[in-house]
Amino acid sequence: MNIDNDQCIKCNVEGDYFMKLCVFGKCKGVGVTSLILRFVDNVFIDSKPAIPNDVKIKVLEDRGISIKIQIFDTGFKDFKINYLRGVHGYLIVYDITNRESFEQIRNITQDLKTYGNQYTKECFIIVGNKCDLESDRQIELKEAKDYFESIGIGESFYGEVSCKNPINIDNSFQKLFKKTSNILYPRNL
Ligand SMILES: Nc1nc2c(ncn2[C@@H]2O[C@H](COP(=O)(O)OP(=O)(O)O)[C@@H](O)[C@H]2O)c(=O)[nH]1
Ligand SMILES: [Mg+2]
Repeated sequence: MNIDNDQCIKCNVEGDYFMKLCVFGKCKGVGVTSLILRFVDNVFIDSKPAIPNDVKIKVLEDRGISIKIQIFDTGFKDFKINYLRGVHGYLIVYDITNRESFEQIRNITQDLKTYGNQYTKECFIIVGNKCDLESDRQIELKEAKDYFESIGIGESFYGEVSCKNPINIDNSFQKLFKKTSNILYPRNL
């Protein structure tokens, strides 16, 4: 398969694979770093910004094949060409207690369509973080579902997650991983 900037190679003689994923949100504090820390190290740091690592590694097994996943913490910086280079899939995060972070999702997905390569620009999923904070909620789940449907990206919306409790963190990364691997390695996985 001919993929721009081809990085989806077997990474060793055992036939293991390699995938770059990127977590991104448009407002500070939505929980980008917390999501990565919960998924990779199963930890949560309350009440202060989580200290980011630029990249963390996790190895997933899928039907006997091992996939080494590099996860980039893009924080809330501007999302354009630099973060698209060689990245295979994106987890896009808003905070259910922050309407602005929700309203920015459309711009993020449009940037992805504009600047992403032809194979990976569809490889994203969206999650609403902090679903444990019910009393501070600004976006209802139904509003989010209806909105994403209305702008044509309903199938990319995973749903809500919480890094604190934790809820749906592994499942949301698994969904992204599956979506991305179906495009990158369709004959193998
Ligand atoms: N209650 C709650 N707080 C969260 C959750 N995820 C992150 N936070 C908090 O939100 C703040 C910002 O998180 P951080 O991961 O640093 O956000 P980032 O700027 O997007 O990387 C921190 O105080 C976290 O403890 C969550 O699921 N529930
Ligand atoms: Mg951060």
